[in-house]
Amino acid sequence: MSHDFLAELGIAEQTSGVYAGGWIAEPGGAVVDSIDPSTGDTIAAVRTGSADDYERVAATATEAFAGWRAETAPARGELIRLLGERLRAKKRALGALVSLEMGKIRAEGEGEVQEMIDICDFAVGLSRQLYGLSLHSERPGHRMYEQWHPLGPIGVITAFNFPVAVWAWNAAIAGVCGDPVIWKPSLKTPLCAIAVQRIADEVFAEAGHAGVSGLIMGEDATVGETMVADPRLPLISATGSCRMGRHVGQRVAARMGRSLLELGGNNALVVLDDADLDLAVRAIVFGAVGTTGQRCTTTRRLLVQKGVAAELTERLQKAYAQVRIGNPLDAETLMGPLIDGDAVDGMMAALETAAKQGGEVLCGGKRVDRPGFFVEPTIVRASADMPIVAEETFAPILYVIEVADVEVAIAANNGVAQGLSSAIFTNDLRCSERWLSAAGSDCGIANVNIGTSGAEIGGAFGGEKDTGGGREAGSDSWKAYMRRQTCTVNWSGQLPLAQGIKFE
Ligand code: UN1
Repeated sequence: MSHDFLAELGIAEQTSGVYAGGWIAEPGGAVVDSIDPSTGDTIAAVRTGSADDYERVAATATEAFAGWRAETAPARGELIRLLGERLRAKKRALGALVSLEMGKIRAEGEGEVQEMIDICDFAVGLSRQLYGLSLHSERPGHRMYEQWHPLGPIGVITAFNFPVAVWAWNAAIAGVCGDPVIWKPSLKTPLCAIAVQRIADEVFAEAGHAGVSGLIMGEDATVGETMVADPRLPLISATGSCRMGRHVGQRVAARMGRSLLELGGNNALVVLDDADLDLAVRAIVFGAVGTTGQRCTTTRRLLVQKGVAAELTERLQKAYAQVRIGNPLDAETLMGPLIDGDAVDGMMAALETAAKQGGEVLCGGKRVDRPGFFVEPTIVRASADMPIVAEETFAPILYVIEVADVEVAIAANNGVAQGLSSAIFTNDLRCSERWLSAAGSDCGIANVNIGTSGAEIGGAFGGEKDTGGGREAGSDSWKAYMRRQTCTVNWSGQLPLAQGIKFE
């Protein structure tokens, strides 16, 4: 552990992965290694929690809820403001840790921390709103309105690919809404979770609300299952694969809990004949190669109209040839490694399947011969009916599919099970409006002349169909973290009944 930023984050000596109002010194779960995906070397070993440790975290959060919801929302917002301030101060160090442990490049690591800061700012403003409607009653002398109350402790399950930002989307919004958070991070990025938890601890513990932000690292089969089945958690917010989400959603529904699911994507980017190809090339390379193809918003399918297919494909191949692959901490690197050996194997298996189904590798397609989990960014010429194209492979594979026109493009875009993000490049108003119409893209995110990834936090983030239907971050996503109450107050001195009913 020779990096200066580890000391700055205070994690050089830390081994516990469980926090219940304070760090639990010797949690009872297995020891997991944090692996540097650029080398395959172990950075540190972290002790995870057992089901008993989970119980301590859940009990702490449940107890903390009473004190937390008693604070006014603006007072809670003040702590989220302080959290944003601490994150600003640690942006460089935390961004570097994300690069080290997850493998995304420096700019993207720091961008992820910026996303945390942005959602804190958003949540601070929100803490002075959390507004309900007032409605007109049919009964004279009655006032009807709705108000929003804190919901309770929220279980937050996050994935390795955004190891810090997705916690912040949940924690900042849940925080102002009055809900404690119990975080179960990916075991592939334990140091990121510890570093974030330490920053949260500085803010919440100093304010006497240590229990509001809990952390439980642990195995899915023990800790995960216990958490998902826990009736004390009215909401489980989970990010990850469609398979995981389907399981979590069913388990939570079985106990009448709510779930907020942000699952896999299979995002298409459409380029029509009239598109600005300079813009399109840049958006496609960022969308398909950025984060080594490991964003849920990664561009996986390029649906290109016939007239520009040859030129666009050629320009993309040239751009791909210039992608500098290497250590994500080096300033010149544009693409870091995949997260682990399984991810590399998964990519190679998908490419084999694609070849069997008639796909043709236009560039890339191989492992990079160096330590760590490096691969080449890859373009495959494909057709929409190849079954592999309907799958989300978490790797930098871009399937290029020719389409006849905007209608065929929309049908192909919508012809997969996932429905997260989508984009069209065109300057034809009729095509872009058709894309955005009810008969257009069926995804949670539909863009025009920008790529599929890199959404701002101000919008609601999430998607339809197998993506799970949840919305996190901006807009009115906060409503998922509160309970709605419809209130009618009678000041008339009479007791008129609704629907004109006489009951005398
Ligand atoms: C994810 O990959 O889980 O829109 C989140 C984006 C980022 C968030 C991605 N703001 O690409």
